[in-house]
Amino acid sequence: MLPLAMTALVGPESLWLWIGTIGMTLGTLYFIGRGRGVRDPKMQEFYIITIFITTIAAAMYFAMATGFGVTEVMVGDEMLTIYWARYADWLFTTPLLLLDLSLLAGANRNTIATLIGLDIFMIGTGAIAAFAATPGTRIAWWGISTGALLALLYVLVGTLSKNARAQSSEVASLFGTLRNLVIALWLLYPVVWILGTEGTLGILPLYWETAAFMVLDLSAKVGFGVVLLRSRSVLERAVTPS
Ligand code: RET
Repeated sequence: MLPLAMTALVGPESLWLWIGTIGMTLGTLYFIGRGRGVRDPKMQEFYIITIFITTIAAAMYFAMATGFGVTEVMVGDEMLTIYWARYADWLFTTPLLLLDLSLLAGANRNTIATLIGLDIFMIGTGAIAAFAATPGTRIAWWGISTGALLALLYVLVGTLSKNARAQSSEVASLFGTLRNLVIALWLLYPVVWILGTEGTLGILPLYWETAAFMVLDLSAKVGFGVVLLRSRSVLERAVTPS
């Protein structure tokens, strides 16, 4: 009875969830292929981290598409469909994305800990926003989470970019490209969330919200990984002490 009821929660937006599952799986296979023959342990770190990012996302997209990663939350007198597996995905994959960027920039432990701490705080408070029972508290938690995102981007533009400038020009340029990709894409997440069903404003229906998150997730993970792992020679420079 229960599995049937859970499956029934997934509507026509399952189309996008299946595209997400396939896209993340293909991304994972591509990164595994690119990593073959990489022998330097420091270089391997980039491949291992990036492969885990899309592996976790593929599993969570599969969980959402098959009705496991979804639940219902009562907000006022309305029942909202909440894909909780998104937060499980982001909780692990966003710190890994930041770790990739930090290793590229040659950041120290304190900078990495600050970035990842802010990130976990952002996803944690975002998850509370998704489960909060009144529109007012949902928006308040959204605001707290967005504050953490802005602080995180500030560290990315400040300390981390300064670290990257001390690297060789190719590494600094690759860092700049990836950093700008992260800034542009990550800022869209709270926008889709607040305009979507979670924000309870009723602007973006669940079908289009799911499509938007899928495009963002594929760009922020597979797109990011393709750009990062594209050039082995640049990564070699990043791990060679100058
Ligand atoms: C939420 C809602 C509350 C406000 C904010 C959010 C930010 C989420 C972000 C997610 C990034 C996900 C990535 C996934 C990789 O594919 C939780 C949506 C600020 C920034 C990059």
